[in-house]
Amino acid sequence: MAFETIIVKIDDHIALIKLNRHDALNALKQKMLAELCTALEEADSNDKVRCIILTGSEKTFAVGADIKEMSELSYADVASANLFGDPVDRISNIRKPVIAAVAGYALGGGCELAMACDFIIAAESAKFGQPEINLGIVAGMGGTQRLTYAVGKAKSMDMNLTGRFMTAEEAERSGLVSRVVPSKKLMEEAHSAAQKIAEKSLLAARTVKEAVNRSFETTLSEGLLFERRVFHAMFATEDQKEGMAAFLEKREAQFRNRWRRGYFRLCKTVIFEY
Ligand code: DAK
Repeated sequence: MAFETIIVKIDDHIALIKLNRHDALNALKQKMLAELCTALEEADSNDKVRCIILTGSEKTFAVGADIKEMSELSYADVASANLFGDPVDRISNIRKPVIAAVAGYALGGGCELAMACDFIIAAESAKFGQPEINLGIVAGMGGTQRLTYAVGKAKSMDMNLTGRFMTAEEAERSGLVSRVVPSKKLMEEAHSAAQKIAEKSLLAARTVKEAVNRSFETTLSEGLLFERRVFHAMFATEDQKEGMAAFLEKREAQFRNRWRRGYFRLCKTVIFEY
């Protein structure tokens, strides 16, 4: 599908989605978010894709929701349209791993978009912030929630209340990003991480994502039980047999992302109806 505000390239099992409103510092118009959701969903259902990278330009990831587009809206407008509610839900429902490669500003909805990905690789130039308070509003797409999980109450309160930005170095130290790389190497590093993921079993990668995300939603004992059940379920995949055989035979595994015949129904019963 052709997009106006983003660019999508699929190569070597990796879908690269680039936010492409550079003149507006990738301010997130509603159309852009809608296109982004469509692209993510298409990549999610494309059998050739095993990992997704979301990025902006070399100078800016995204400076948040488009203030020009929002400034005249009333409470009735945003509430009845459930402004940004649909994209938030759709992005959260993507099952394949998504890496955010962030250079420059990731502010407001831009920071929240990066946090909605599975992990963030940051260029040294990256700056993260939830400056909505400067506009007389509060974060609406995870800035008070995901940021608090990532960096803890003290830093989340600081950023959400003062609107200050965090450097890439502070973001890594605080647990918001997984690694910081020289700006020129950002895309190379993101591709190399995506390539590593793409070589694994997609069934296992999707299960990792589901299990880690479950930890935010449940108690430790329920989370551990869920993890154990999905661990058991991995033994119903061809990939488990191949991965272990390849290790023992000292060769590279060739994962085919397939359930073993007849096992899927059993797994569904064991995991979801126990
Ligand atoms: N929207 C629209 N235009 C923006 C923009 C934005 N968020 N940020 C920057 N721009 C535009 C500027 O207006 C300027 O346009 P021109 O004047 O050239 O036409 C151009 O980009 C360059 O900006 P500056 O001249 O300000 O450039 P500087 O280098 O001096 O500063 C900056 C760059 C990024 C630090 C600064 O522009 C800035 O602070 N921008 C605002 C960032 C911000 O406040 N972001 C938060 C937006 S609110 C929700 C979900 C999500 C959200 C809400 C609800 N629900 C689910 C309910 C999200 C809300 C937000 O993100």
